[in-house]
Amino acid sequence: MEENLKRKIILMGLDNAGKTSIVLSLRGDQNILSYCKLSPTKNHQIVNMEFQNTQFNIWDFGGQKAYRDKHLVNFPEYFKGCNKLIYVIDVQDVERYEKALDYLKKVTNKVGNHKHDFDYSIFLHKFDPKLKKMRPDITDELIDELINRIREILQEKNEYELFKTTIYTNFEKTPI
Ligand SMILES: Nc1nc2c(ncn2[C@@H]2O[C@H](COP(=O)(O)OP(=O)(O)OP(=O)(O)O)[C@@H](O)[C@H]2O)c(=O)[nH]1
Ligand SMILES: [Mg+2]
Repeated sequence: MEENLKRKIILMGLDNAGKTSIVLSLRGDQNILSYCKLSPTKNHQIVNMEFQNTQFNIWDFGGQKAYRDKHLVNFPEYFKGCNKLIYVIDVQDVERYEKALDYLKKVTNKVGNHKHDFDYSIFLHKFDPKLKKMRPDITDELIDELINRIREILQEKNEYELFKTTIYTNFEKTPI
């Protein structure tokens, strides 16, 4: 009999970054209303899902100020057995880049040099298909600078990958 694999994933980032929406997308939730009606996550919620014989344990941490420090205090407990930490940054929230980077720094300090079967994914989220048109203030240079700052924080501490992500890719309409 094939062995069932288990992966524990932690999602962190500021409030309103889009973490819970990402979890809904991963679950294949197609109901647009469930994305609009999302309220801020309280403390944290654990979502289990199975995919290709692997049991995923997703820990979605509320990013509101009231919870952020608490998560850091309890971090060693939460981090036990974690295989991946996804840090979500809202690229559209330019005013709070600094705050998002600051929290990332605090989180990575808690993780330290934990290399065994663990890595980071950094999501530059809300990178919507029409972003360039809608938000000309978000230039390539601004994004490059953000990426450099992220790389500075992570350095060689751990393995990491960066992604541009959005929940708005199901329906795209481009003039021809
Ligand atoms: N434009 C855009 N909006 C998004 C995207 N993903 C999520 N949102 C919106 O962002 C808002 C916040 O989403 P949540 O998923 O609740 O954010 P969160 O990170 O879980 O917030 P907390 O639970 O407070 O930490 C919602 O109104 C979503 O519809 C995206 O890819 N693009
Ligand atoms: Mg949430």
